[in-house]
Amino acid sequence: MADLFSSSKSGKAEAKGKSSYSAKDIEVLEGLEPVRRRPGMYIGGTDEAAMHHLAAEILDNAMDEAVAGEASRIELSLDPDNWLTVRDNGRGIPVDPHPKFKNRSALEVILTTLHSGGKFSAKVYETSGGLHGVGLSVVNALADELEVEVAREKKLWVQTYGRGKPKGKLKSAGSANRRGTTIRFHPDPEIFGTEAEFRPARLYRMARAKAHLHRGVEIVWSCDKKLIGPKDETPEKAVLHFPGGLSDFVTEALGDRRSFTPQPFAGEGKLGSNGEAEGRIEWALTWPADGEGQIDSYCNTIPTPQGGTHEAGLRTGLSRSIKAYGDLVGNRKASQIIADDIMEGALGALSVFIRDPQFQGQTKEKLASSGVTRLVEAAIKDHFDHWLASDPATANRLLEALIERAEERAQRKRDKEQVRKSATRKLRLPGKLADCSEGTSDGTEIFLVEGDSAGGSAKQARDRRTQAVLPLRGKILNVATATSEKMQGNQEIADLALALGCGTGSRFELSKLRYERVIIMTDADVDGAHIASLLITFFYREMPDLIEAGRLYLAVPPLYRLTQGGHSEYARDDAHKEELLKNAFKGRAKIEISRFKGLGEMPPPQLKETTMDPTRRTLERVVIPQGTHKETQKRVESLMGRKPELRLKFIQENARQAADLDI
Ligand code: 28F
Repeated sequence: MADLFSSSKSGKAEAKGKSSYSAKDIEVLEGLEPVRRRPGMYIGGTDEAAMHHLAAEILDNAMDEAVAGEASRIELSLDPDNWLTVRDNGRGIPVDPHPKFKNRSALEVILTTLHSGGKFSAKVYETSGGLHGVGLSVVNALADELEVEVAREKKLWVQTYGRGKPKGKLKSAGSANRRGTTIRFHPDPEIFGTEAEFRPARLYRMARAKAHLHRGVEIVWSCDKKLIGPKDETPEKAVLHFPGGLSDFVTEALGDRRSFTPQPFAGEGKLGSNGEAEGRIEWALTWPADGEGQIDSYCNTIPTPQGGTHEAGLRTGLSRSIKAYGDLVGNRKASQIIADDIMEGALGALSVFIRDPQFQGQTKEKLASSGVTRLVEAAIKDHFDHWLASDPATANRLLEALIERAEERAQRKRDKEQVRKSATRKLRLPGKLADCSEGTSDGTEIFLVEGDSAGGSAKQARDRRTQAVLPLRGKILNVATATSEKMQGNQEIADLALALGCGTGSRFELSKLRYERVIIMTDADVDGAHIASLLITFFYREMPDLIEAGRLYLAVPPLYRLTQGGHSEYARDDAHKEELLKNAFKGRAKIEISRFKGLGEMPPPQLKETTMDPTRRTLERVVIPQGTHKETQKRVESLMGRKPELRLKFIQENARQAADLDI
């Protein structure tokens, strides 16, 4: 079972190769109240998008059963009134009584306890989604009604739940001559609102991707006709089965476009060498002539839209291989090619299966398992070398196309450098700005930091080549209440606009922005949150296109450091601290907890490690969710604007949702 917080550390100890499951293997940690109290912590929000994580989670569990070779067919059906049913023909969730809980079945424990991942043996659960999935229990907690049916050992079992609590006992419902698990549920309107609904197109896309990722599974899709909108091309019924796996996916995605490779570069294999299998890899890639590509990556069939270590391996594998091929055929220009040239125009998918995957980011959309990079690189390099050598005509065509792309990129860079140089010469930069040295905005970022002391730490912690730091003094002006005169005269705002170089309001020009990313970095406390709100309001009012372009971010500094012996972990808030205390440490040795009063207090190396280093930090992108412009405008006006009564109203209406006010 895929489970967000199952600790890989405790899981590993059990890799002894048992092949049958028993109820005592389930590790019990806690009840479901935390999930209902803070749904966002588990599924990344409470909007419609987050609601789809529930569907993904159930589907992931069924997929796990298929990838383990135990299920061959999965049914997914969307009924009216927002009920979703997922059924697999796997072994069925175990129903035997749980030894620790009298009168409770393993099934009930799995559905009602957070983190009831098991200490799975490697054999039973070779490719569990591990940390990513939020677990059946999280779905159960966030469904106002859920029905589960298990067909196992010739018997049929049923049980129903409401908001995570069993409505009755697990009941035997006669005999069964099939096997498998069926879960039917309805997302709780108290959590997601009464308007949120599953989107057929989105579920269908999810199901298709899964079917491409495991050729041994057939996914049967059905959706009530009434739910499909007039412009929606989602079929009412479909059987998704792709014997060609990812190659089928690429062929379809390419459509009737021309590509530099008549056949996709596709393959599969074991990850790891010298007999020690560390996982599996499968890929299919092509390079469309129009340069419009996209690479979808997955780990254990779970999408990783933010990439991660497996994509990093693909990048280096491909670029080393093509450069080596250039060398081989004596093409000097091949040395200019960089990984971006190969990746940006590529169309395809990469899928890895590994044990105990580690995911990163709020919604766990990035693979963090570090060993994977090297393994993927080795597998890809090896196969790509052979593939290029075996078809020189195709290889040369691809090489020429990539060289052309590299040359164009170099030209663009020269043009931009010219622009920036002339722009910066004219422009006097604010004195407090510690600018970066890079000639163009590509890959650069500016940190807007609260206060001179934090600014000082940030200046020491940064990478001078790509990271600039602008300290801002205290609370900046609230642009939602200030007159334009007051704004013109405000030093902090003037400095900020000068540093960014892109103008404000109607004179804003995105192409003049001097950095690729603008990162607000404030303390992890209420004052910090206030300053961040003021800054976001400024950007929202004066440079909305900068937000729209996805260029505004929030840094996520930690609030606590937890240390046990030489092992440290950082927590961004109290809940995260509690979670780490529970899961991230072994043994009984004392865990020291220190609370950072502010960024300025943090030694620069720690600030770098936790918050600034692009390879280790987490950033939150500031977005205006699609289709919510009107609401956003109103919300900003009521929360930040001139009318205090709107604020009061908002507080009165929403105070109930503030579970843990910091007062
Ligand atoms: C509709 C969603 O969730 N399918 C699932 C199984 C099968 C087993 C299982 C699931 C064992 C140790 C917990 C059965 N027999 N579809 C699903 N199918 N979970 S979820 O086991 C749960 C774990 O701790 C299963 C033997 N081993 C595993």
